[in-house]
Amino acid sequence: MRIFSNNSDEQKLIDAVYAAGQGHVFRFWNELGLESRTKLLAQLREIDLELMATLNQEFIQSTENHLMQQKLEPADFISLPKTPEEIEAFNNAKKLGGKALKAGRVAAFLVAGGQGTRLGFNGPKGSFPVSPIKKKSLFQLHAEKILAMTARHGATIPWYIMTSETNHQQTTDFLERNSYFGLQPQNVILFKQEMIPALDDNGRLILDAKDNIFRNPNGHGGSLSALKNSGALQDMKKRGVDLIFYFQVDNVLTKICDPVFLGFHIQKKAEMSAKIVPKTDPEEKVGVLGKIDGRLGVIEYSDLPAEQQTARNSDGRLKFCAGNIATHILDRNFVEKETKGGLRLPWHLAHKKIPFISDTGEQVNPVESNGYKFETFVFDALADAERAVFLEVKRENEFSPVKNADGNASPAAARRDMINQFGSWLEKIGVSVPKDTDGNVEGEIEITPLFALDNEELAEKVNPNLSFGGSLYLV
Ligand code: UD2
Repeated sequence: MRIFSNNSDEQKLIDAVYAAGQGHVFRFWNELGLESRTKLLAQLREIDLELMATLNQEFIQSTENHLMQQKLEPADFISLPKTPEEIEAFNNAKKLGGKALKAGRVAAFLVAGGQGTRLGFNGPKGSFPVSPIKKKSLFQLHAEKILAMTARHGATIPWYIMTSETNHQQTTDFLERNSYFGLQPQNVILFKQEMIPALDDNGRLILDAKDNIFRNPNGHGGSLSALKNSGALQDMKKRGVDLIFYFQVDNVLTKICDPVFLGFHIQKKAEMSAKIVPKTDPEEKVGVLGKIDGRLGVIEYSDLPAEQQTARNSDGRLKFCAGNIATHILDRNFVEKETKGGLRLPWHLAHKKIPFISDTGEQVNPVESNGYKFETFVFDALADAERAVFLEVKRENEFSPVKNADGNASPAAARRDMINQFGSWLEKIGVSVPKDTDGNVEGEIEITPLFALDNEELAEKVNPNLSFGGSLYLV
């Protein structure tokens, strides 16, 4: 069966879909009402059929192994300061970053378009209640840090949030319902990233309903073109912002707009920078910052051959140790450059179980992987950066992502890490904090970012004679 339309634009589109070998998406056309037909055509209009054909040829039908031929090397990074000179360099960077914040040159940019499927939470991941005592959401924790940084530096830090079709409305409603957690609504700017269809093992688009093509957000690399296409870059320019602090929704310990990181980035005239935590366990499933065929990038865990994964330097550190915590600074001009002529980042594919509708119209949730999802990754832009700074930070201070429902990187682990961090701040000012045999704080502590963003601020506000009775909330 072939379908026709008496609208010439629609007919052109329909012809193009057939010409691309994707005519099967119309197989339920006769059962669809006007609304469903319009929806399906609107989705098809957004799909770059040429790109999908290329992805099919290059990735699905090709037998070439893209990865094994690459030369992988570790990248240099700025280590934690030890000597007085290094400490001074960090202090100078902090001053420089502080100046940029005060001058209103910095924006916070949260990527929250992902689906967070591993957590098994129904709703945008940012609305997940996570803090130890008050069960504040991830969004609230981020918002309060931005509010506290705004107060500390006396300048607005606009907050750009990238969502996707899968969670945009829910995210907007959540923030509105909570009055943007005290931020000015005009300084919280939400926009959507683009979606890309998945392909089955034969390179065909997948219907997951009679009137719906299965699509997923186009990866966090899509944030670059979304910044451009949504007008966010233009908005930043109008506000005098030229430094974009990029962070992920899941990390409860993110140091939003860290002045030290900003300072090093400015000093080195970098175009894109990244924070790293040393990987201690070779098996840890985290990408490492490194060089791929001489160009900067992230080497995914699965792409690092076993002997490279376990190789160590003379100091005992893993050779490939620069674990990517997905915290970046991007120059606004660099994003402009990267997005000239559309999204240019390479595509990555993953073989996944994708729900589909059978020829008889039944919904099927396959038990085996049946198709390919495509994504772009923001760190691939590092390959184009003229200069980049990689900065080592302490894991216990800055990295505890909520990814899984239980165990490692779970909400329980994030709560423990927050409590331990707050406990260490209290200890630094002389408050005694009981610990269990694993070194974890016994009891619960929550310190709102508005009360103190770090141990130095806490020291100004808390009396060292304070006695910790097992539960403490400082607001
Ligand atoms: C990412 C990194 C990994 C490590 C880890 C740190 C990749 C491929 N791997 O792993 O190397 O640095 O993070 O936590 O990136 N997102 C979007 N749109 C999308 C996809 C994702 O906004 O289309 C956001 C998502 O909402 C989240 C972040 O990007 O804030 C990370 O996404 P993820 O949880 O899928 O990344 P993960 O854990 O695989």
